[in-house]
Amino acid sequence: MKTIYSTAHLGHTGYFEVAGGVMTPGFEKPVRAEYIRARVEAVALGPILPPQAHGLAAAHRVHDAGYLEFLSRAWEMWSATDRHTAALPMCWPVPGLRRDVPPACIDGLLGYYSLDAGAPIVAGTWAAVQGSLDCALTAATLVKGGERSAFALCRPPGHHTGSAFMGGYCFINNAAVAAQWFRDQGAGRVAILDVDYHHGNGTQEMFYDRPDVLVLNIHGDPLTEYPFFLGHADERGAGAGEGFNVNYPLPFGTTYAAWGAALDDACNKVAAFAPDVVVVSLGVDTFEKDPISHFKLKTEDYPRMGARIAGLGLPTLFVMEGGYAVAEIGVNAVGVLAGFEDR
Ligand code: OKP
Ligand code: ZN
Repeated sequence: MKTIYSTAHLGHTGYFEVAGGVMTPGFEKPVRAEYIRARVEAVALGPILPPQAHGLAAAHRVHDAGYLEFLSRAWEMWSATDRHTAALPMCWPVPGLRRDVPPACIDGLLGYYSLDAGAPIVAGTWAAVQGSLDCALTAATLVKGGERSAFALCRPPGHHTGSAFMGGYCFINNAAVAAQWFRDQGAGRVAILDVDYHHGNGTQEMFYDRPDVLVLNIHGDPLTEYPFFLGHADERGAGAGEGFNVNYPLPFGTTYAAWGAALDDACNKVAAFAPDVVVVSLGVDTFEKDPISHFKLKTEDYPRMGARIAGLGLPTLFVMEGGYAVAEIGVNAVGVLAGFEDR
């Protein structure tokens, strides 16, 4: 399996997040992708290739134009106000406030276009975000060209990003853009299987009323886990998309016994949908030692996950999402890919 990796991600660094009420170095940091790349090399998974530049046309198919324009200019606007720390929002238009008059300053725009204060923007962020998207689209092109699978080693991740907001370490929804790109390239149906510990609220939002893209999520129950306000089992899609969104919220402490049962059910639904291609939002923050998550998957579970997905027998694009136990992130993420390849 080929891996698509861009060094542009290295510039998205040097920021903090508020964790437990304390300013803490960001959990989503460059070493994550570096450890995964090192593991791909160590097990000789396959060639590691740089992405081709794709521009933003594919992103515009699922993202709001005003949002993308904001993202591309945010650092310039923020640093022009003589601040040199990461740009972060501090005020949001919750229900009861107005959204119909977009703010005319960067501090307002940051809140207008975000879900939380969890997507810091620094000087290198926009280049990293474009590089991450390029990885997804380049890997998607390989799968479209007939390869059984490909691995987009995306960083930053994407699945919390909706059409018009960043959040949860995410800026452009790489998996969603790739799924829409497959549709635009002639795929009739696409399934997105999100195995990250956190619910992929952005992906769900983008395809919620559509029957051509089946979205399945296995994740920490939003009653007690981020992103809190989406990801319940009764969210099954709307209108023509009714029945084409499937959520598996699971409690803290979940092990592979229950997690794997959810995956099995999800894979049966994918098989019944008979998509032309599967996009896997691959997060490995389900790991027992993940510092911000509460599932209990073990390293040996990841190849089993990959093998079950391979059992679908469908062209598969893996798009990297979360995973914060950096010492084990490479072994676990590549474990899924090696399990997929049955080795
Ligand atoms: C992104 B992905 C921890 C709070 C968690 C956001 C988590 C985003 C996860 N201090 N904040 O789904 O792995
Ligand atoms: Zn996650």
